[in-house]
Amino acid sequence: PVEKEAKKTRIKNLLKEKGAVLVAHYYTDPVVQELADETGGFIADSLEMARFGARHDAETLIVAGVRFMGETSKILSPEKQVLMPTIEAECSLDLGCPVEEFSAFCDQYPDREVVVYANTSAAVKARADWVVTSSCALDIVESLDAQGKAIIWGPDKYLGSYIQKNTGADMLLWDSSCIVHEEFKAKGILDLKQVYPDAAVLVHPESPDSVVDIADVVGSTSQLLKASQEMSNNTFIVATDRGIFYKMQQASPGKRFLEAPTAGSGATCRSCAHCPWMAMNTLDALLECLESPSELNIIEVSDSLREDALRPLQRMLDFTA
Ligand code: CIZ
Ligand code: SF4
Repeated sequence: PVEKEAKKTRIKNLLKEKGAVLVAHYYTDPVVQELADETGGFIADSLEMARFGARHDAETLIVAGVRFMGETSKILSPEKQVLMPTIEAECSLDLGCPVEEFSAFCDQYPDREVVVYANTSAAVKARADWVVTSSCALDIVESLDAQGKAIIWGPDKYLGSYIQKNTGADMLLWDSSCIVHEEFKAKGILDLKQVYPDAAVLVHPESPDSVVDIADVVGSTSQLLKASQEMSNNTFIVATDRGIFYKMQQASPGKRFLEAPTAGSGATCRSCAHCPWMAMNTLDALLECLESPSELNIIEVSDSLREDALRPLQRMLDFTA
């Protein structure tokens, strides 16, 4: 812990020296979120991270999250230096949606609007008409459907299926999923509810349909956080990355938050719900990126790619403004 405090102090000093602000995702380690809290940084979902970074007047953004979040920040703030603890922090949705294959799929259906989740590469965004996050996906698809538009949706099939069910929109779904959320199991959650009958079940829609079906609340990370504050329950079973517990517990110190059980675990697994790529945002990686940024830390997006990826991103920001 002494070493940990020393590293935190060093990071705080470096942030100040460099005029940098730390923007962290809800899924990062509590120590990283603490640092953001203590230094005037920001903790949020990917939509609000991007918005905050673009509005802030810091010269340097330190984006603690996964690669697509750094890229999105750079696309929205090309004049800023955007650094990440490591660009090797990937996302299974991004990896599961290579631009050549996705483009070829879209080319087969030229009459459909292409709607992609923010968890994609800049190149996939550039091929899209709309970018959405889980906070605004339902509203945007609803509005497209009301205009009579048919949709290609990528890459998360579970989120796509959830939106399709709730809007009735005509959607063709790309077949990819999040390795963290797809592991949550309805059976395990129901078993845990036997032990805590008063618990409310909060589910992120990247989870399988069977898990979404037994939820009390389905929503993005920010929506689940809000629900955990507003609901009168004392216990919550949470089917999303356990990194969110830092903010949930901070907002509701008296409440109890339990990880939703994952595959094969019955009600006993307590350590599965964490994204391995989010976990790469360590104090050491943060220190290194501030002390001597290398090509693994510096986020670059070419001008032409930026221009094409900005269009669908800006549409989302304008829609949700
Ligand atoms: O699962 C993710 O990576 C999420 C929830 C991203 C986001 O939009 O904040
Ligand atoms: Fe991607 Fe899932 Fe990790 Fe989010 S939790 S970054 S969707 S792999």
